[in-house]
Amino acid sequence: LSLEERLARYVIEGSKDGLIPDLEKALETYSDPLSIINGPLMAGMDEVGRLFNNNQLIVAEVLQSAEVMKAAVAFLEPYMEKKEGSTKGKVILATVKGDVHDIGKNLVDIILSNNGYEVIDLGIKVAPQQLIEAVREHQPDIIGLSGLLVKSAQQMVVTAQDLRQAGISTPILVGGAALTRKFTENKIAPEYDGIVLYAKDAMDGLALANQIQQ
Ligand code: B1M
Repeated sequence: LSLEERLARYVIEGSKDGLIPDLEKALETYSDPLSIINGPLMAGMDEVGRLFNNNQLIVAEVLQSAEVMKAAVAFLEPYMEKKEGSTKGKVILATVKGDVHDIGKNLVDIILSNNGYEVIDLGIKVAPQQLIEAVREHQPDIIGLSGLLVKSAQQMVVTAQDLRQAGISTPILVGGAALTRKFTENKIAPEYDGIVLYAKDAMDGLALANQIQQ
C-alpha cells in the first residue's frame, strides 16, 4: 500500500499500529500538516461514513476510527503553522444540542487558535440556553456552531431563533457535513439579526472569521 492508502486504512480500520511513523513520513512529503488531515485521513473518514451507512460498520467501530483521527490530529497539531501576536478576536465554539460529533469542531478550534483567535470551546451537545449564557459572559466577536447530523441543521435554526430572542446578534459561523450554504442562507440567516456565514471546512472558517473581523 502507498503511504496515502495506509493513512486512510488506519482510520478505516480504527488501528493506531504504525500510524505515528507513517505520519512522520507524511510530514516529509506533504506541504503542510493540514493537507495530511484533509487528504488521506479525511478520505479514510469518508469511507468510514460510507461503510457505516451501508451497515458494514457498527458505532463502536466508528468510535475507534474517530480515536485514530483524533490521535493523528493531536500528533500533527504541533507541526501546524502558528501566527503569534495580537489577538484577532474571541470565538465561542460549540457542537449544537443533540450532536456529539466534535472532530471537525476541534479542527476549527486548532486552526483559529493557531491564527490569532482566542477560542472558548463549549464542547458538544450545547443547548441554546448554555450558549446564550456563555455569550453574555464572554462577549465573543463570533459564535461558531458545528453539527453533522441532519437534525443538527434544524437545531441551528432553533439556536439562531433563541439567540435572537435573547437579543444577541453576534456574527455566527456555521459548519458541518449536513449543512449547505443554501440552507444557511435560506433557513438560518432569516431567523437571525446578525451575520450568518457557512464554512465548508476549517480553513474556510478561518477566512470567514478574518472577513468578519476586518
Ligand atoms: Co456519526 N454520523 N453518528 N459518529 N459519523 C455521521 C455524521 C453520518 C453521516 C454517518 C453515516 O451514516 N454515513 C451519520 C449522520 C446521518 C444523518 O444525520 N443524516 C451519522 C450518524 C447516523 C450517527 C449516529 C446517530 C449513529 C448511531 O448512534 N446510530 C450517532 C449520533 C450521535 C449524536 O450525535 N447524538 C453517531 C455517532 C458517531 C460517533 C460517536 C461514533 C463518531 C463521532 C466521534 C466524535 O466526533 N468524537 C461518528 C463519526 C466519526 C461519524 C463520521 C463517520 C465522521 C465524522 C467526522 O469526524 N469527520 C460521519 C460520516 C462522515 O462525515 N463522512 C458520521 C471528520 C471531520 C474532520 O469532518 O466534522 O465534517 P467534519 O468537519 C469538517 C467540515 O464539516 C467543517 O470543517 C471540517 C473539515 O475541515 N466543519 C466546520 C465542521 N464544523 C465546522 C464548524 C465551523 C466551520 C467548519 O465553524 C464553526
